[in-house]
Amino acid sequence: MKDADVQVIKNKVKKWLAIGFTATIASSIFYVPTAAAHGEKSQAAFLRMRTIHWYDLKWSADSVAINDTYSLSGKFHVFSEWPEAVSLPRVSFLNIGQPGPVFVRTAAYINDVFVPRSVGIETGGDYTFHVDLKARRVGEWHIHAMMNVEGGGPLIGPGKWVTITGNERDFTDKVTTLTGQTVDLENVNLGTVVGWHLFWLIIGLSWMVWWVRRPLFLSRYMRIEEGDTEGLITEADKKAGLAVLVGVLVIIMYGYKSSESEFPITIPLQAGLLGDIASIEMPYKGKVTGRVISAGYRVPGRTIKFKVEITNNSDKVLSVGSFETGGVRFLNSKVTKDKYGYPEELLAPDGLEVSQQDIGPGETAVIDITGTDAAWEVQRLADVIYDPDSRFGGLLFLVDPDGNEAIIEVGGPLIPTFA
Ligand SMILES: [Cu+2]
Repeated sequence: MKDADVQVIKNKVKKWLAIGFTATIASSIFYVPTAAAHGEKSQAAFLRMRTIHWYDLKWSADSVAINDTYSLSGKFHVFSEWPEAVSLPRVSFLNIGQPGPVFVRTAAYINDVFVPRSVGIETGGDYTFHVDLKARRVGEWHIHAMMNVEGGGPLIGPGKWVTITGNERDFTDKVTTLTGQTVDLENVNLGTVVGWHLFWLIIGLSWMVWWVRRPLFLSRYMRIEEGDTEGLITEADKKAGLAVLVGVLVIIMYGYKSSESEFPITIPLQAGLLGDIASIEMPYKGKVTGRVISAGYRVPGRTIKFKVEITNNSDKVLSVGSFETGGVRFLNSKVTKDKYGYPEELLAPDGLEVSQQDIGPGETAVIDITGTDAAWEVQRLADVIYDPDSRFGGLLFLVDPDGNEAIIEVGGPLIPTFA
C-alpha cells in the first residue's frame, strides 16, 4: 500500500472516531430517560398476543402511603395456541413487574391457592389471581401483572401508575415466626451479618499487616534466591501463626455453638414446584364458540380486523362487548364500559366496531370485527410485521343481558395489507 493510501485510511478512521465520540457525548447530554415502557413493548407482538391474556384487572388504589397495603387482582387466560418459542407454562411464577422492591409482596394467590413458589398452569384455562403488596419506596411506579415461565421468560401484563407517599424510614415488614418471635424482615439479623463479616475481615487484614510491616518483596526475594532464609520466619511469626490457627478454629466453633443456641430451631429453604392448579369453570363454557375466518391489519396503521363465525348455543342474547389482545382493550361502548380504571394508554373506550352486535340464542353469525386505536401502534402490536410467526390471538368478550361474560378465544393467521 502506498503512503498516500495509508494516510487516506487514517483520516477516515479519525473522522469516524470523531463522529462516534461526538454522538456519544451528545446522546448522553440530550438523552433524558423516561420510564414509559417497561419491557413489554419490545417483546415480539405475536408472543404477547398468544401467551397470557390478563383481564378484569383491578389495581386497588392510585395512591398509597408507606406501609399501606395495595393489591393487584384479576383474571388471566392461558392461550390455547401457545407459541413454540415459549415452553409450556408447567413451571410458572406469578410475579409483579416493578422497578425493584418499591412494594414488597406480602402474599400471592392463583385461584385462592397461596403461590410463593412456581406452579403449573394449563393452556386454554382461566384463572383468578390476587397479589398483596406493601408500599416501601416513595415515588411514582408503574406496576405490572407478570408471569415468569421457565423456558420462556417474562410475560408482562398491563401496567398502571401508582404513587407512594410518606416517609420511607417508617417502613417495616414484620413477621412472626413459628418460634413466637416477631422480627422486622427489613433489617432482621443485619447487625449479625455485618458484624461477622467485619470481624473476619479485620482478622484477615491483621494477618496481612503482621507480615507487611516488614520489607516484603525485593529483600525477601533476594534472600531466598541466595539461599539465606535465616530469620525470614521468626519464632514470633511461628507463635503468631499458631495463635491465629487455633484462634480461628475456636472462634468458628464458638460462633457455631452460639448461633445454634440462639436459633435452636431452623429449617432448610422451602422450595419445589407446587404442582398444577386447575383452571376455573367459566360461564357459557362450551356453549359459545368462535372461529376466525380471516384476519388482517394495515401497514402502517392502527387497525386490526377479523371476520369471525360465532355460534351461540346458550339461551340468552349475547352482545359483542370488547376485544382484548396484548394488553390492549378495544371496547364497544354501546355494550361495555370500563369498570376498574384500566390504564388509559391501553384502553380504547370506543375502539371496537362490529358488523353485528347481538347474537340470538341458537344463532350462528359471521361478524366483521374492527379494533382501532393508537395503542395498536404505540404498544407496537403493529410490529407483528417483524415477527417470524404472523399470527394473532386475543379474547372476545360477549355479554349477556345480566352482564355475565362469555369469553371466546380468537386467533389465527394475521395478514398484512399495504394498500
Ligand atoms: Cu411499566
